[in-house]
Parts: sequence; structure tokens; C-alpha cells
Amino acid sequence: GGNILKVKAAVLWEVGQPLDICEVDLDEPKVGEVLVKVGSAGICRSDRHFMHGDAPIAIPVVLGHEGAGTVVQTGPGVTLAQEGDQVILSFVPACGRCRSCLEGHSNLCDLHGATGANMFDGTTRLHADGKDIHHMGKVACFAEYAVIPETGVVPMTSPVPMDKAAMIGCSVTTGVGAALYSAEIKAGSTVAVIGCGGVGLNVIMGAALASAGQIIAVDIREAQLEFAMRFGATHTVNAADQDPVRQVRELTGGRGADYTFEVFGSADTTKAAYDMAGKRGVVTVVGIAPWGQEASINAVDLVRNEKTLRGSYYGSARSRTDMPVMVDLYQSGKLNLDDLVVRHYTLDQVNEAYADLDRGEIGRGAIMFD
Ligand code: COD
Ligand code: ZN
Repeated sequence: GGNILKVKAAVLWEVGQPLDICEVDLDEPKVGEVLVKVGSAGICRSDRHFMHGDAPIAIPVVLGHEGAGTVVQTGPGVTLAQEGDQVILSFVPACGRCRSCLEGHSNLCDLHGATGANMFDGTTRLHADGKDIHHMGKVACFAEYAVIPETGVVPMTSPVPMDKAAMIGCSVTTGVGAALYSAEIKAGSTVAVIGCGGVGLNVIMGAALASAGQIIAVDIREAQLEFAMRFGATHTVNAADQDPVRQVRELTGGRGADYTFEVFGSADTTKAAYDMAGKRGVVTVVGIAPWGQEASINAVDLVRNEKTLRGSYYGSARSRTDMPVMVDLYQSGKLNLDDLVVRHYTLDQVNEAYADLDRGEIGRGAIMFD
């Protein structure tokens, strides 16, 4: 062993700086790890939170957690993947042994949480000038190649184009999962979704899959709202010029929505999601507000209306069994991923791609590798 691959990657050297496209060293996969040639990587807001320092991460780091690719080498002892497998990447590879994994909540794997942006053994496979570089979500797919734990690669049960497959790695599983597995939306119910970006559109698709009666899209941008109608939204509320809580209450006959979702990541939108839920309403928070922010709720209303407030991480999904479900839903035409991905970039254009996200361009962007 000991072969080192020179790969082009987007490195965050310092918070607040643009990503630096440079050559880094990538070690061979160790025990239980695989080498993946990245096919596509999605432009998700979560990476942006790390770039801005709104969320903490070990630095320097190669970002990119929404991806798909092809296994090109397997390390010692690997049994879950083979060379040539087309795979979806999971940014919570499960150890399979901790209490969370054993209880069926592998999206909350304790060992992954404890090792963070390093491999399970606490070390990194990425280096430059003798310095360790960390791996976001043990994925780090803003790079031509990535070394990933074998439980973090999910073989596609049938071939999916790389950019669509990448979406299943984050926004689809996070969004559709939030609707189906976290909130468990009931048929005929009313739903409000705050934030209709890449992940929010998937919550809307999940609500449509669950046969929700009314799906109210809430955003501050009109283009986003129009786009949301294509994915199953039945009503829209522009929160830039109206009070979204009052609007959602009006649209639901004064009652408030049965299920509400926060899919932007702020204290204000979290509070709005709570306030627009009605009696026995279930409030699901997907977005992570900037570190330190707190959202206040009316403690009396919580009890008197029997509301439920819950978080949802990675759609409460189990990557290895639920991502193949997403693949099947896509193949049977029930998940519109073809319209979701609207912009393609090269790795060199990653900073432009994030500028487009900041400008609020509709739909999802994806980096393509050749
Ligand atoms: N009211 C309503 N909508 C708003 C508001 C507001 N006040 N402010 C912004 N928005 C809209 C924007 O116009 C945009 O349409 C949307 O919110 C956000 O969409 P994107 O495309 O910028 O963001 P996504 O969909 O890529 O990511 C959203 C997350 C909530 C996943 C992300 O921001 C986040 O909080 N990530 C942390 C959680 C996490 O780690 N999840 C797992 C990995 S994604
Ligand atoms: Zn993401």
C-alpha cells in the first residue's frame, strides 16, 4: 500500500474565504474504506453554513456532502461494495455498533458524531504539504476522488444519472425523509413548508407522495414559489410581503396546518413554523439555525393545542435501506428529480455555484466530473 493519489479538490482553508481549487494528496483506502471516483456533487446550503462559520467544522476541510460516483478501489476487509459499483454517498456512514445504529437510527450514528470530519479511526486520508485536511461528513466530494467508509456508499439498485443520484445523497433523503419518516404525514392533511430550496422542494414532493390535501409553499422569493407548484405545492405564500403565519392560518380555514416544516435554518423561521401549526400540529425542523440562536415558543399554546415540536436530521432515514427506496421512487416517476437539477458546473466553478445559491437562483445546482 502507501500509494498516494494527487487529486483536484475544493479546500476551505479559513472560514469566510472562498473555496480554493488545488491539488491535494489522497491516501489509499484503509480497512473498511473505499475509493470513489466522484461523478457529481450537489450545491447544498449546509456547506455554505460551514464556509460562513454559522456551523462549526474542523479546518482545513474539503466540503461537499451530496454526491454520487463509482467505486474504483476497495480497502482491506470491505464486503459492502465492489469495484465498479455506482454508488450514492451518505454523509452519515453508520458504524452499525453504537446504540443509535442498533436502535435503527443510523442517521444519528454515535461514532460518526464523535469522529466528525475525520474517518472512523480519527485520522484523515486527505493532506497537503504534510498538513491534515478533514472530510466533510466523511464524504468530501468537492474533489475528483474521495475515500469513504464502506457504509457511506450505497450501491444504486438501478442506474440513475450521476447528478440525480447525488441529490438522493442529501436533499432528497433529507426532504422526502422529513415528510415520510420524521413527520409521517397522513393522507388528506394540510402541510406548510417554509423555505423552498433544494431540500424544501423535496419536503413538498414527500408531502405529495403522502397524499397531503393542501401543500402550502412559503418562501421570500416569487420564482421559488412558482417553481414549487411544479413539485406538488397547491398554494403559495410570499413571506417577504405578508405575515406567513397569518396567511397559512387563513388558507387552512383559521385552524393552522397539521404539519409544518422549517427548511431554511433560522430562529425566526423556526418560530414561524411553530406558530402556523394548528391543534395537534406536528412541527418538523430540518434547518439548523446559526450556532447560538434560540427560538422561543409559547409554552401555554404547546400544551393547550397538543403540538409536537421535533427535529429531523437526514430525514430520519437509514441510508442503506431508504436511499434504494428513493431510487425506486425516481425510477417509477414518483420523484421529479429531472426538474430539480437545473444548473451544472465544473469543480472550478464551485464558488460561482455558491454565488448563484446566494442570489436565490431556483432549483438545485450540481457539479459534474468527467
Ligand atoms: N422565509 C421563507 N423562506 C426563506 C426565508 C424566510 N425568512 N429566508 C430564506 N428563505 C428561502 C430561500 O429563498 C430559499 O429558497 C430557501 O429558503 C433555502 O433554500 P436553499 O436552496 O438555499 O437551501 P437548501 O435547501 O440547500 O438547504 C436548506 C437546509 C435547511 C438543509 C440548510 O440551510 C441547513 O440548515 N442545513 C443544516 C442541516 C443539515 O445539516 N442537514 C443535513 C445536510 S443538508
Ligand atoms: Zn445537504
